Amino acid sequence: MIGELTRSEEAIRLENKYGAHNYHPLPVVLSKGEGVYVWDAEGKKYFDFLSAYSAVNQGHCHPKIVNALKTQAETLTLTSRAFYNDALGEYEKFITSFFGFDKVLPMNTGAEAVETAIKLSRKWAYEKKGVHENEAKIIVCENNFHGRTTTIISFSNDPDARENFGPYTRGFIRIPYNDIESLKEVLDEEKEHIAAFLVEPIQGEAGVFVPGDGFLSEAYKACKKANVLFVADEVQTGVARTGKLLACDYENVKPDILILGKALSGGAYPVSAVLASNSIMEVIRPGQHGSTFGGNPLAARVAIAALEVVKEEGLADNAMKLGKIFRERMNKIVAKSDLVAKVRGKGLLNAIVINDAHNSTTAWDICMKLKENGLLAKPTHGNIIRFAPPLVMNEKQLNECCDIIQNTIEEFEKA
Ligand code: IF1
Repeated sequence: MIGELTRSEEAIRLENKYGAHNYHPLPVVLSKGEGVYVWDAEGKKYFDFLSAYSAVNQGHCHPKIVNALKTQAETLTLTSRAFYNDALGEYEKFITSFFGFDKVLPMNTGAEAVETAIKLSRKWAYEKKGVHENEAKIIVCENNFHGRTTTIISFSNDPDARENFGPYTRGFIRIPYNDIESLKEVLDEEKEHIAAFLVEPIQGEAGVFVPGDGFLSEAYKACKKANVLFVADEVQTGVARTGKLLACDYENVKPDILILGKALSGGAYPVSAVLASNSIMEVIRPGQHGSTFGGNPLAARVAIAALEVVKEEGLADNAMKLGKIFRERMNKIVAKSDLVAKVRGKGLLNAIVINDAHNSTTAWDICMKLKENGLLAKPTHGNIIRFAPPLVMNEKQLNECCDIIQNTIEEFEKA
């Protein structure tokens, strides 16, 4: 207790008083994490079913990743790119071989990596495709989420993300997600101006929308035919989350530009990356792009450890296996419940749709009840609850979580 307040109440009070109110968190104050579990400031234990929006795929405070962080932190944290350091080259070799690309441009946050991919695509369009200066266009999808910088929200159609942040960056064409005909139409009409098609292989924030089988491969083929770069934003779907190393792997699509973030560091440190072939990456020359922290030795060592964990612990296969069990369990609830309309997802990126008005508080209320019952999740847009546990979860724990979800829904239906 701090005065009359619990530690949690005090933490919330301080955030309300001194922090910008740019989030509306669930009222739980976390103070410890280990594997699939987190504990609040009063010591209550929860299953983490959000994984920091798929940044903690390897589980909270994974010993291998934490050790890499600690060892490097005691040695050399940041040099800037004004000089070389003895970790970056090793990491660049490791990650380009891990994902099968020639080159990587290291950044820090997902949004920075998306911005980097936009700049790279535009520069490639001008210098390699011959698009007229300042005329390059990038195709994006309705209900996209690629980050929160001014350029990125310029092509968002989410009022909360976009309103009153203008003037907006131009040069983006929005088409419906999962609509191959619309993509082909725009490519036909505008191909000489189009630099790239930027797409999430599964739309996360929009509510875990999985495109139809073949959409990604058809889109890739259409882009190749039009000499347009296929740019996959795998910040949320990548690093084994969907049951494959990359969500693009389900359709054997090798993106021209791959964007990674979040679990690239296992949540221990901000690390993002843009991977591409030599012929694309070579349009960026010294002094044309960068960042103070991009490619720092701490990020390099942490990311190597985080990716080694993915492979050593077979996280993609585990996500594939547990995801199937999860959706089977959820579909049993759907079959019996009026409250849960559907479940959708791939691997351990899933969501349930609550059968209530878009602006109802039901999804939130269910998450509050889940919290009481020891499982943390949060609604994404409106009446959709995203479920994304760490990929190190075992089958017994997953079934325990499904029991909690099932009992909570039943409690709700009885109320
Ligand atoms: C928030 C969710 C939102 C992303 C994809 C790039 C980025 C993200 C596909 C930018 C980031 C985060 C941002 C965070 C909540 C979370 C999120 F979808 F994962 F749930 F918002 F949509 N591409 N997603 O999902 O990466 O700059 O954040 O490192 O902003 O509230 P970032």
